[in-house]
Amino acid sequence: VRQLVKWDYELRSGIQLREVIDRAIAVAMSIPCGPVYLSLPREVLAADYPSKRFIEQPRISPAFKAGPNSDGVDTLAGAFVAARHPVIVTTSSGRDPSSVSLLNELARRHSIGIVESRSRYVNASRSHPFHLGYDIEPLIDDIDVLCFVDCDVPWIPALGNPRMDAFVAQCGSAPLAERYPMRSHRSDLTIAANAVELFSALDAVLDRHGKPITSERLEWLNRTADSSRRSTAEKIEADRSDGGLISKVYLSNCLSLLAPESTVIFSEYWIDREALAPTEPGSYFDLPAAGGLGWALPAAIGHLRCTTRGPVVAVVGDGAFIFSNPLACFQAMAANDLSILTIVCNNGRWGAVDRATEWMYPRGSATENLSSPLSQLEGAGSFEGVMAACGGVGLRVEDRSELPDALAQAFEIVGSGRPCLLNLICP
Ligand SMILES: Cc1ncc(C[n+]2csc(CCOP(=O)(O)OP(=O)(O)O)c2C)c(N)n1
Repeated sequence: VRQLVKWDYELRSGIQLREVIDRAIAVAMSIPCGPVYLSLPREVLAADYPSKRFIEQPRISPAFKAGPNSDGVDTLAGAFVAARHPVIVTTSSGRDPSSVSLLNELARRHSIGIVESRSRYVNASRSHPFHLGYDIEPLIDDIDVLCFVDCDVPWIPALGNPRMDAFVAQCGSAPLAERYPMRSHRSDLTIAANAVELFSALDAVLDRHGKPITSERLEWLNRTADSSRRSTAEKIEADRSDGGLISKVYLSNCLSLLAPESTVIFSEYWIDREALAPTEPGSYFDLPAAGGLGWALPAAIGHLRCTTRGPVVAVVGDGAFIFSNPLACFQAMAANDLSILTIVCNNGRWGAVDRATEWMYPRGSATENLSSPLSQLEGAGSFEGVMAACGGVGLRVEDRSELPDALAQAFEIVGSGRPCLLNLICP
């Protein structure tokens, strides 16, 4: 695991325990936050140590990066002032929920567009007048100032690149993603700072500029935001149907209409962000960069263990569900009295594997026969039966017309303190 973690250590003696745990937590929580790995040998754990050593407060405070350097922020602010079509693009700034209102205000007060690209959190409010959607590449040709904040993949070169004359800033807690072996996206200005500090500093410097915003810039922002909202509405409309299998768009739209306001969703890529459009900071979590299949359900359990906000929902594919070790998850729920709504989007296959094969070999035999031999998940059994066997309620939903009632029932069940699983039959 050494390559995957920020720090690893094996406890050699119980005498060190307090120092080792202290250091482990401080390293894990220092920006950029990440995992650490401790091994605790059995012999060391079995030995006797004075217990008073273990009850003190942490003594090492995690390192939060100092604020952004002021020259960098001045340069960035200058670029925003001179810009015709400026946009802040973010993937993960909403990891700190207190950044969301700062970004909303910054963009509104200084007329800057927001794109939540490949986003893993609620980074901004979808109802913001200058929210330009969830994809940067279709807009990228039109933008002259691009400020990426906490974006490990700012753009995919095969889908679109910043214009040669555009100004590109990369900012965030690890603006150059130093721990990735290779990454070569251009950066005309790089600022290491956490999002909260960056947005506050930028807002203050832009205030001092006080230059009026051109009507052309405002008109572009309004037009682009309108067109993004229209295309979301068209997408939901195009998916409308009285019956049939449950699509991502339909499930996401139903959740946006039926989930209680305080719902927190963990998605292992079965949510369509446009159709769900979550707005509450801290209410949505998407697959982390490491992408380890089976993340969402245990992450939802961990989250509910530490919060009273809910209901908590895990939305996963059948493959991700199997990888999450469901029996262990349901046992942990029962043992800790946690009722989570698990939604399994069951398409009977590893769909992502099929899609990757089709993109790579559009005329290959797997693509032409519409089924690649190693991506089928037949014979997985009844997921709702697994839930029932573990003391919760499991429901199978075959047709989209049944989904609204099933969701209402499921939220009622988890509200009453029992876990529930919906096995949705999906294309
Ligand atoms: C531990 C691990 N193994 C393999 C993968 C590669 N992988 C990504 S998505 C996927 C298929 C997921 O299937 P499912 O959850 O059923 O969703 P679907 O793709 O069908 O929508 C696989 C195998 C991974 N991300 N993590």
